[in-house]
Amino acid sequence: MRYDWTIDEIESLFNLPFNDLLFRAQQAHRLHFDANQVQLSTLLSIKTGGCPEDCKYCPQSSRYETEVESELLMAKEKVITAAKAAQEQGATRFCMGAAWREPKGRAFEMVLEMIQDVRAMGMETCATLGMLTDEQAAKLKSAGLDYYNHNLDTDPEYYKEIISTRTYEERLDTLKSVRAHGMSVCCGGIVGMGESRRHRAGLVAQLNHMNPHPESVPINMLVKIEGTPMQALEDLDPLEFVRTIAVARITMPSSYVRLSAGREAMSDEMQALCFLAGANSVFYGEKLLTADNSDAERDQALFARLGLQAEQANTPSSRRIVNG
Ligand code: SAM
Ligand code: DTB
Ligand code: SF4
Repeated sequence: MRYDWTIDEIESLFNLPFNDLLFRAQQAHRLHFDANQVQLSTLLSIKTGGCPEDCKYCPQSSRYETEVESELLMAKEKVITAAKAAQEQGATRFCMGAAWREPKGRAFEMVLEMIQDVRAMGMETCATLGMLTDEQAAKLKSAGLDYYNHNLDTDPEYYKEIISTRTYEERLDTLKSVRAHGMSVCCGGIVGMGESRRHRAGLVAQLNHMNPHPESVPINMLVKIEGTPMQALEDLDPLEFVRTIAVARITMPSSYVRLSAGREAMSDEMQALCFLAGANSVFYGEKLLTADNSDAERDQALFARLGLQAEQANTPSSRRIVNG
C-alpha cells in the first residue's frame, strides 16, 4: 500500500485517457472488493443550521441567507425512530450530523446517548460534529462510535478561498484524535467548488498521505445552494467528477469510496460510471443533511438495473482479504 503519492503523480492519473483511467480503477477495486456490492449509510441532521463557521458551500452557516432555519438539537427518541427507519430500508450505518464548529456541554452528552442507543440496535454508528478535543474523541469511542466524519474538503492551497474560521491543521488534529482513540476515519472532500484539476489532485494526495488511509472517503459534488456564495458557480464537467472517484480508488484501493452529495442531480448513467470508477458506498435515504438526496426507490431501481447488491449488516465485507 502506498502513502506517498505525489501531486504530480496523481495529476498524471487524472490526465490519463478516460478508458485507461477507469480500467486501472476497476483493477484496483477488484483486488480489494467485490465490485458488485455497495455499502449504504443514512444521514440525519440532528442539529440543523445556525453554524458560526463560514464554509462557503454550506447552507447551514449562519452567515448566509438560505432556506435552512436554525433548530435545536433533536430529541433522542426522534433520532432513534429515524435510525430504525433507515435500518428497515437497508442501511447498515447511521450518520448523525450537527452544524457545530465543535461539540460542547450538555448537547455533547446527549449525542453520546444517541450513539449508544443506535449502536445497541446493531447499526454501525457515524457522527460528524465538527472539531474534537482528544477527550471528546475518547468519550465518543466509549459510547460506541464506529466512524467519525471530518472532511478535508479541498486542497490545502485552495482551502483559504473556502473557509476562514478554522485551519487545515485543526482538521488534521481532529482526525489524529479520532484515529488515536481507535475509531475509523471517514474523510473526503467536495469537488466542483471552482478548484483546478491540480487542486483536486492535491486533495487526493492529502487523503493518500494518511496512514492508514481513511476507511471511508466521501467524494461530494458541490450542491449549489441558493444564498451561499457558491450558488452560481459553473457546473463541473461530470466526467471530471468520475475521474476524481477513479483517482481516489487507485490511490486508496482498500478504502470505501463514497459517491456522496450531488447524486440527486446525477443521471443513472453518470452514477453507473462512478460505480465503474470504483465508488462502492452511497448516502441512502431521501435527505442528505438539509439537501435532497436520491430517494430509496430510485436507488433500488438503479441497483437492480446495475446488478448491484446492498452490503448486508454484520457481514462487514465485500472487502477482499489481500496482502499489502
Ligand atoms: N459541522 C461539521 C463539519 O463541518 O465538520 C459537520 C457537518 S458538515 C455539513 C459535513 C460536510 O458536509 C462538510 O465537511 C462538507 O464536506 C459537506 N457539505 C456541506 N455542504 C455541502 C454542499 N453544499 N455540497 C456538498 N457537500 C457539502
Ligand atoms: C459528507 O462528506 N457529505 C455529507 C456527510 N459527509 C455529512 C454531507 C453532505 C451535505 C450536503 C448539503 C446538505 O445536505 O446540507
Ligand atoms: Fe458549519 Fe459544518 Fe456547515 Fe462549515 S460545513 S458551516 S462547520 S455545518
